[in-house]
Amino acid sequence: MDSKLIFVAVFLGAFSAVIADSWTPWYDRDNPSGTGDWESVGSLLTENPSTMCQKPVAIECQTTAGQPYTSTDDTVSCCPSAGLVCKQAENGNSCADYRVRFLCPDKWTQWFDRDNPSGTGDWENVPNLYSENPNTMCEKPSGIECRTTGGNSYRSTGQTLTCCAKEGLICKNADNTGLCSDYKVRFLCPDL
Ligand SMILES: [Ca+2]
Ligand SMILES: [Ca+2]
Repeated sequence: MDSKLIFVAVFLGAFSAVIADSWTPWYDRDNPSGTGDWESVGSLLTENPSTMCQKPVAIECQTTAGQPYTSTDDTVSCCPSAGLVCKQAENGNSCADYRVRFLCPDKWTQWFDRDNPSGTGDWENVPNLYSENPNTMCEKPSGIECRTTGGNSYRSTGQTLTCCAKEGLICKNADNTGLCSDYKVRFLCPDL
């Protein structure tokens, strides 16, 4: 491998390590009465539009008691494309009750620059960004990147500030000598 290929491989490795996926909450939408226990992706999407994703990359299936689904004798399908299904007709009307969760891919939002450092500082904070951009921002990001609006690393300014996924970026003028620089931020959010 020549040095350029090694560089690309290292770059892609670092990039893929940064893009983390997120687990959804556990879902238990159905009981096995009726035709069976249907924890299907389509129904879960309709019923949980803000937490479920269209194309999960993985699924975990358990009984509602928290045991692996393989601990029962039921014939069960457990697939990220379709979800979990236990059909009573295939199991002598004795399906256990199951729950599922999914691994959903994260993706970067656009860059946000909602504030200027005049006033008390530069507030690129999550609650304001979420309420102002409900369709493109998420409530609980899993990652954040902070830069100056000129595109430099936030560290290049040496200023005292917060750059955290939970809070967003907050630079207070009172914590710094002179005004804060103007910053922008982007976040890793579930690909809903
Ligand atoms: Ca269930
Ligand atoms: Ca700003």
